[in-house]
Amino acid sequence: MELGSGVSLLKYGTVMSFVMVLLAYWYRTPVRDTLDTRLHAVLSSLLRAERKADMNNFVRPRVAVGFGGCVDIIVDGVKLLDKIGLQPTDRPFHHDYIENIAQLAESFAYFFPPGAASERFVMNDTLFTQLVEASRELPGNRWSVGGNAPVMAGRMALEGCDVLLGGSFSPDLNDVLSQHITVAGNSVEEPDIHLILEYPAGATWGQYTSKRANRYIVHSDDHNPYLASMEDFEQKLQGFQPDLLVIGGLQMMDNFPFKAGEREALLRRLARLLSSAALEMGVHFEMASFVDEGLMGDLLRLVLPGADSLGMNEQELPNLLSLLRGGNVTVLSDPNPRVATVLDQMRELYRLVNERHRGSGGRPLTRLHVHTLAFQAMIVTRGSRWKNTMSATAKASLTANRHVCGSPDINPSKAKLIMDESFSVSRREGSQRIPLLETRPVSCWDEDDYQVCVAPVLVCTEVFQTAGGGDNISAAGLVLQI
Ligand SMILES: *[C@@H]1O[C@H](CO)[C@@H](O)[C@H](O)[C@H]1NC(C)=O
Ligand SMILES: *[C@@H]1O[C@H](CO)[C@@H](O)[C@H](O)[C@H]1NC(C)=O
Ligand SMILES: CC(=O)N[C@H]1CO[C@H](CO)[C@@H](O)[C@@H]1O
Repeated sequence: MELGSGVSLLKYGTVMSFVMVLLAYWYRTPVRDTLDTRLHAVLSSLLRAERKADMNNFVRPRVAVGFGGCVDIIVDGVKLLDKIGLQPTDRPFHHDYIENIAQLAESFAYFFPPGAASERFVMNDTLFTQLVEASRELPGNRWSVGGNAPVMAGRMALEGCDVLLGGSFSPDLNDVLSQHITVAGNSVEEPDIHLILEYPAGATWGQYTSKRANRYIVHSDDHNPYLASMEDFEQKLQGFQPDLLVIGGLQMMDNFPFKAGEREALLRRLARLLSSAALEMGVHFEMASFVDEGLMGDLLRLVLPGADSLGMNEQELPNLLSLLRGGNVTVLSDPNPRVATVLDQMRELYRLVNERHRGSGGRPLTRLHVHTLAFQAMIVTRGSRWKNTMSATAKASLTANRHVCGSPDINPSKAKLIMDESFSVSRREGSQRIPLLETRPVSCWDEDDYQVCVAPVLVCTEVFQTAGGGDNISAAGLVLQI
């Protein structure tokens, strides 16, 4: 009897749990399944779009990338602040550069809650050394070759280009660069170090919670601000004859204590280098987190006129636009802007830059790439040198996931779509809405004298690294367009 009821109870229990599992499955699958199917469909369509312009079997394109390079130490930002005993401040504040630990707390508290990327110069060697020492001791820290130029160069070499890289590296850094990269620049004993404070979405620091994954970078460079490799780079450029010249890393000059006239002289020299570039050679300039208005003014006058392609993120776009409109630097913008907002800003930037350059003899701007967390957007002039815009936008989008998740294979269970099911092409009333089609996720259309392409990003949900994301994404997009 006892045994019998035990067995039936057990059976009953088994049947019940089986029913519960079934029920749970029944309730859960439809929603989850639809999402998964959608994600898989978008992924396979993006991969197909990327393959459409595959570079295999072609000659390796030649790309020259300047300037600078460093060693990145990547740490968990909050863990580092905890380790050095930095208490969360109740006074978030923007500082152009960091002089002491209180300013570091205020500056971090300013960018961390919205999850906005930023990069600041530390004008206090003692403080910077302390931070680096603490990072060295922090479990889970990672080291890698960093700086915009080496990351872009590395990505392009990986994607099949031969690269000339302008930067000053130590011999051991030189050894870890790809065999397809030739370095122009003098060797240094002590490379510059950049400290990358990464944080995931939902991280907390005292009363602050980060809305999205991002990073806060501090550095105290000695070599990079002087574009020390420029002379050697310029000489080797003649012989290298690249199809594309890429300039990045100039934010290392931001708020650096140059002597009077020093920065302008360096940028004048760069301007001469750019203007001597053959017209058949495309020139791309990668924007960055600039807050130094003097430097931004020099860039507008001396560097932008030499570029026919620009790349930037959702913070850098409104910042540059504000300056072109004659306004101030914008330090913090919406980290999750809508497609319509970004496209309107891109149209205006494209128009303003081209107006300026028509008046001053600068190169026409024919390509504009904006990378955001949720989507990639490009504007490319019809009939210009840049090909495969649709595939390049798809590749940029895939690279965003590959980089942030830290894996070349995209795992849909570590990805989500945050772009809406349709988007408006402009904030102007009565603007067209474009649905996000799973089978054709990259939307391209013509306007004025250019083509616009927008692709959703499969946002990585298990973040390995955000730093270097923009560089990897921009470089991947460029590779298919040369
Ligand atoms: C630089 O940082 C150190 C260490 O945090 C601090 O003791 C010093 O007061 C700082 N110097 C200035 C000028 O703020
Ligand atoms: C620009 O910013 C400075 C200081 O941040 C401020 O004094 C000035 O009024 C601003 N100018 C404009 C045009 O907003
Ligand atoms: C995390 C990641 O995938 N980043 C890539 C960015 O590009 C460099 C090339 O310089 C790769 O080494 C990184 O893996």
